[in-house]
Amino acid sequence: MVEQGIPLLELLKEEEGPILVASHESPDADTLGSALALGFFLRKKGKKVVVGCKDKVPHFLDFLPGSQEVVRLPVKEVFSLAIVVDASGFYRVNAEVKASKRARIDHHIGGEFYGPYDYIDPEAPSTTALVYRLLCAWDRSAIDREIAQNLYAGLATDTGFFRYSNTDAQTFQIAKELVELGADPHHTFVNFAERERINKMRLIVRVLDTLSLHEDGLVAGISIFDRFFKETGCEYSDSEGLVNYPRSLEGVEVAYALIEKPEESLWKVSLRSKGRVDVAKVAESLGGGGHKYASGCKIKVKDHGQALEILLSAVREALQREGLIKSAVNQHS
Ligand SMILES: [Mn+2]
Repeated sequence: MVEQGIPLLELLKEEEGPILVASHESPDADTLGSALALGFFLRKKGKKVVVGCKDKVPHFLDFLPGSQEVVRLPVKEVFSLAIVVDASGFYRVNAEVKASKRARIDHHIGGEFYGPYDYIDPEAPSTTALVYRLLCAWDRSAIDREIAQNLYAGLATDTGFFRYSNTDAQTFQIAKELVELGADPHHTFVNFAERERINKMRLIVRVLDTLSLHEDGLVAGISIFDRFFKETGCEYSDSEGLVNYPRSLEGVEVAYALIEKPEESLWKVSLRSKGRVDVAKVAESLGGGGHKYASGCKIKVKDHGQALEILLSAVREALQREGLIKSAVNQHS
């Protein structure tokens, strides 16, 4: 990747108006870490910046430096430039954004394009890795401990703490540099792994009770009913990462979490693959998107059984495409 001539960099350098850096809804550490790091850096460069998110910063991310300054979207302000980070488009912000120019920084495949200022590399292990590249190309000496910590948090979590298939020598190189710049790996890990609340543990108990296997154990998933949140005193954001339980089962190729959103009359789906099935394609066939190994979509029906059937038939088609299961006799696929 050529470090010079990043059009977004030139745009940011010249920008004199207010800038919005927006994370996607239901934020994770990569989107929020990217937004906060970029926000801190741009302010150091004298820019007027708002870091925004539709949702309240969830408990598991409230240790990120600057997280208490994140502004809830939508806001009335009209921005000169709005940048959405770690998302396939502004629709992922899920709140109105008023801006004359738009750009995206992302490592997802495909999605919406807003023009020459988009900075997208599907090969990047995290969006924070892309933000790091951008900031290095501008002024590496302005990357302080708070910026490095936010960037490291996104890199560590998007790679499953350096265990997923997107982890390579380059990932460790970026991690090394961020640690040299002040990021604290142990602090990051402890905050993600050892700060669980009892309510969340009670939610996990209920959710694991819904665990079910399909397609001879190639597919496993969980269902998270809205009442589970109410019964355990949890919030929607507590569902983050629970899809890793079905994923951890031996023999499972595709894992899903089906999460009820009654206020939108739909079910949100998180999909994970161990590598043989491209779950981005499954999500796309249902109107969503993501990566080969991790994707998401929404199924716009109220009934759980119906939503599950729609999801499982899309997964079944993907398994058939990969030759993992045979097509049914009376199907012409
Ligand atoms: Mn990401």
